[in-house]
Amino acid sequence: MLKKLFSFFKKQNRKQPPGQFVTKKFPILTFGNAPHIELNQWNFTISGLVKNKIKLDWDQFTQLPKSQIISEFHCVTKWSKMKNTWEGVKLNYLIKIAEPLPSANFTLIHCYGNYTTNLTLECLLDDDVILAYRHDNEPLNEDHGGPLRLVVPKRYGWKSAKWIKKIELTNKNIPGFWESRGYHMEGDPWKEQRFS
Ligand SMILES: Nc1nc2c(c(=O)[nH]1)N[C@H]1C(S)=C(S)[C@@H](COP(=O)(O)O)O[C@H]1N2
Ligand SMILES: [Mo]
Repeated sequence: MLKKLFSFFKKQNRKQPPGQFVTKKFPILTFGNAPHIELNQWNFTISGLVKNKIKLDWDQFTQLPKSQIISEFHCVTKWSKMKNTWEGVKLNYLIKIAEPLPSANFTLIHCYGNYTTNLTLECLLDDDVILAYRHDNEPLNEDHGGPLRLVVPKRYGWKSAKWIKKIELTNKNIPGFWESRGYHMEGDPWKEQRFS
């Protein structure tokens, strides 16, 4: 009886979204080859429908105020990795400096290696969205998106763009790489928005 009650509560407290299982490993999921970017060739841009375009090199980026976020990571292929410590720069800090124009409701994320993904601007302004260069107290491994990746905990993993290069603010919802191949435009794991 007590055992049953205990397992009931455990189920209620479960943090993973429907249809996901927890993995201890951190699998690597990349379409094609991981690009290699020399830090002195690296830059990051916020452009499109903004008042102030932002372009930063690696030195400038690493001087921005640092934040730490602990979050879960849910891949659409059904694995979830719990409790990741991400360190980097909160994206809403940079977007505020860029000053989005009123018509900027959507974003298209561009990566080194040409991967893209789309997110609403509202979703990116969430306080748990981070541009991460460290994971679990180590520099972010190249296979996991180093030198810099986006982390959007409230969306499936394919929206957490590795090797991020540019965020383009737009007035149209333009599908990214997977979204134009049948993946969901929103990709909320709690609503199981896997495919459209
Ligand atoms: N640039 C780029 N970012 C990407 C991908 C990719 O293929 N290219 N794969 C996505 C997918 S499907 C997932 S689940 C996560 C996986 O991140 P990981 O390889 O660090 O586990 O990265 C996402 N970001
Ligand atoms: Mo994924």
